[in-house]
Amino acid sequence: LGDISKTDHPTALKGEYLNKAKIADGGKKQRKNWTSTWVVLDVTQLLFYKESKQEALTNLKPGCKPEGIDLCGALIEWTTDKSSRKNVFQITTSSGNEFLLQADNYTTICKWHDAIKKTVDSLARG
Ligand code: I3S
Repeated sequence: LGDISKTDHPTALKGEYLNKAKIADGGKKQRKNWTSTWVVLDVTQLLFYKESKQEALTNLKPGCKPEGIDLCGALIEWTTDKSSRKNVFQITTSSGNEFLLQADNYTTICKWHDAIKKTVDSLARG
């Protein structure tokens, strides 16, 4: 867990590939479609890039912007009934978007779950 800050400041994690599926948009259920996504945790948001190299290009090319998830007011919870896959947790944003994140490696997914939860908690405290 080397990337997780030991202080009380919002946690940020460097990019890593995770499996992602969006299952609701604005509270409306969506057909699940798992894709491998380069995920970066910022101070207030989670960023989804199609590929790792997109992160490097994002500041150079306007068309390379990632999808950003506002973590303020989001709900983070492990789930075993939304997928047959192991190691899945759900992010529900305050706007009613629902995402599943998954990795086969338990240590990897725990690191992301804990860091994202820590960010949500720090945003709630202001
Ligand atoms: O929750 P679901 O609908 O069983 O999720 C599965 C489907 O999204 C499936 O695609 P089709 O709708 O084209 O059959 C995916 O291939 C599966 O991976 C999904 O289930 P898991 O358990 O992998 O999340």
